[in-house]
Amino acid sequence: MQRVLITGAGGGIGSSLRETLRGVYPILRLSDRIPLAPARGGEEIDQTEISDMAAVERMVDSVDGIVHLGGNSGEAPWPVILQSNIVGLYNVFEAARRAGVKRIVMATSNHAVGFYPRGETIDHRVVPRPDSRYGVSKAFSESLASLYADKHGIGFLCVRIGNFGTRPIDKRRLSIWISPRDLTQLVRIGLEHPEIRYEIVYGVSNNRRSWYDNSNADRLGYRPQDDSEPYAEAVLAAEPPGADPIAEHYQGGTFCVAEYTAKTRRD
Ligand code: 15L
Repeated sequence: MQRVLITGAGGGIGSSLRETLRGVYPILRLSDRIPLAPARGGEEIDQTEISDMAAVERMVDSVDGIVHLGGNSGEAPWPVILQSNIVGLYNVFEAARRAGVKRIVMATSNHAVGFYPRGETIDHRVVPRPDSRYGVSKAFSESLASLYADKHGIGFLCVRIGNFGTRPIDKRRLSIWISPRDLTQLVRIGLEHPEIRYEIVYGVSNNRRSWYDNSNADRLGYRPQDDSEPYAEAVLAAEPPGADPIAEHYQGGTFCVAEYTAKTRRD
């Protein structure tokens, strides 16, 4: 990998990867729709709105691998999801194909499977159960990645990211937290592992309270260093009482509750 592109480089994960991947590859091309801090050595800065195909083609030019974090990172009205996470996503994959890009690490989400109950341990083989329009767009990204892997031979690591941060922020996040160094490790596996064709893994640390069987990530050599457990006592003590029963039941939490109108739970 000579030149690696990070889309959504101005977001929380993107700005962290900008630091942790600095010097790992000869050139990091950092792109976002918003202006980014000026390039340092080994960096290129780009400003692209991914719903604009011509701009996306320029963004991916001469790139060997992509970490696609761009798009909308939470629930939003359909027109927003459509432009950012469906049209924009398609543009990135299609422009990457035309440009001969070999690898893409796709930031999908726990919300692609958020309607699985917390009592169930799920692996990379389960069918999607999105908890939001956002979750549907992430399930779509996994499908589109599968198509571009099978039909065009691009290698994809689809990382269903839990919650990224320096520490877990609430009870639900104790089960899905991922630390910066663990996510960096997974991204590097996605870009560098010689065998990747199409894989789904969970982007979580080695959390004792995990809801995931992440054996597919283990198989690819992922050895997470962090666990949310040392934070658990403080996190649980700070948790406000009276959580919504739907949020508590499902892995996606409040994403499941928003706009929820079902009379009975499907489980
Ligand atoms: C996500 O997919 C979002 O991008 C992030 O902002 C958080 O909401 C996270 O999931 C989560 O579930 O905590």
